[in-house]
Amino acid sequence: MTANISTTQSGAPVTSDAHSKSVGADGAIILTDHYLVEKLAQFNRERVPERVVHAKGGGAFGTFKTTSDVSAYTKAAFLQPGTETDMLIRFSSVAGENGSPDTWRDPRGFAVKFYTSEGNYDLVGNNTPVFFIRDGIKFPDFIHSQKRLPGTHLRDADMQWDFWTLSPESAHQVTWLMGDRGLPASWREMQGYGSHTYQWINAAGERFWVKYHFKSNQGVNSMTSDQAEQLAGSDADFYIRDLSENIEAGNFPSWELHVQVMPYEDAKTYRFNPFDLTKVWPHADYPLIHVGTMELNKNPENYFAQIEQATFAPSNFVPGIAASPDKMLQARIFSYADAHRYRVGTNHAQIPVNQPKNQVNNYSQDGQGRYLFNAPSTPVYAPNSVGGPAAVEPTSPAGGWENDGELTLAAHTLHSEDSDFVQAGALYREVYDDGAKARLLETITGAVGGVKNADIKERAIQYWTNVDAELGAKLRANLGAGQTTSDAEAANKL
Ligand code: HDE
Repeated sequence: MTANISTTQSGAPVTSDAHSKSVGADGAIILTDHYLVEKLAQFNRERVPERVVHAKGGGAFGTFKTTSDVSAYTKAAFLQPGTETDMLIRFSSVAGENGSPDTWRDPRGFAVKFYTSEGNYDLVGNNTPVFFIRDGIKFPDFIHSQKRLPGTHLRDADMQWDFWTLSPESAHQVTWLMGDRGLPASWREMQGYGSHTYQWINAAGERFWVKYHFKSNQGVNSMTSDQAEQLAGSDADFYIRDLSENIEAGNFPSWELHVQVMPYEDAKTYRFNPFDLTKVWPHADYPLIHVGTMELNKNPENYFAQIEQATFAPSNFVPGIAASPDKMLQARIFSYADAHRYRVGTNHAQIPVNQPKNQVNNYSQDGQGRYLFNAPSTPVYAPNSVGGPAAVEPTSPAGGWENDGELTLAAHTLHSEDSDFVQAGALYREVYDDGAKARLLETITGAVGGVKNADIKERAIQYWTNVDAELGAKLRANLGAGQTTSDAEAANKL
């Protein structure tokens, strides 16, 4: 069969893609025109459920090269000096549906799949180092408040600010979101973070806590709200296009991966809760240590097969990397693989873009879309006496954390310098320059200005006053909302 003759899905040549077969005076179409039926039935089934969050995105393939020596902290094979590993990244926005404008203000997903020699390692982060909440049980509520009202199907500022002002732990992330990082100039010009605290384990079984930072070699640039709004109308796929055209032109974007490393015991006494996803570890406490370089150098050949069907899961660890007592990470470890089974099928890991490079050896079998299978001689059960795959039981309790619960308990209580506004205020006063401060004020004036309910609006002004009293006062003035006594109290509190 030559390559350019149309065929059915089962490969048989077809007589026409333009004329369906019909008979009888009334032109009834005969059911033996199975190609017509197949074509229409296939068309009805082209969509898989979009991601319930991070639905709109794009991505590329590339390589990660470990160029520094972090073997003192982790035994992960791909993080040993000189190792080069293929990888896939998917960038995304959070709240918008598939097809929504790339340039709506939002955090951006920064999901990396490393196809390592020990299985796939997925680091599913964002372009900001923190998140809105610190307990996964609030996640569905948080997302509901950012999406659409059940009745009108419209997004709603009252709902957004009602949730945020009643969840003060959101202040740090919202200060990032309403600042310049909420509108990156392109996916190439933004940082990436693992956000959570993870655990690294070295060859001697020693454990460390780490946070990941991908530093853009293209710099960190943003667009103005006006530019973003204009692009939302004129080019809803601006970020997808930018990434694809730059890689096509050989202008390969790259990032330097660094980690902050906290000695295991420090977590018990650190001044911030080290596992609280709404907090960063000041770099003065734990400086960045260089690991290697990630370069994106190959566009997907088929968007649906390789990006829409890509499945990233925080549960995909490799030896030398493990979880931490971060409650949000724990919740994500369940949720992503569950989402993939629902969205892309039981055997989503067998779809080529999700397949690991190394041999998969286990006793799972069958299930819809089964594509790879064991040799007939491989037993279908364990334990067995016929040489089936066997797990290598660890000799020492490698990984994990204090089983006496001390560290775990401490992980879920606020620590000495902890408060919901302290790091948001530091971000505003110490990191944002005057221009960034002015743009933040303009953005929150517009956002809070859209709130109709007076009580919620007042709470939103109070929320920003708790971040920074001067900022709150300027916001209040911009909104023409009268001064309240609690402003003065709030100013004194900080
Ligand atoms: Fe997600 N998140 N998430 N998220 N998330 C998903 O997985 C979830 C969170 C992030 O390009 C979903 O396949 C829970 C933090 C990215 O395919 C879902 C919680 C961070 C992507 C899900 C969080 C992220 C997702 C939606 C609270 C940054 C896109 C469909 C415990 C550190 C990955 C899917 C891609 C996608 C669950 C919070 C980033 C529903 C339960 C925190 C980049 O499983």
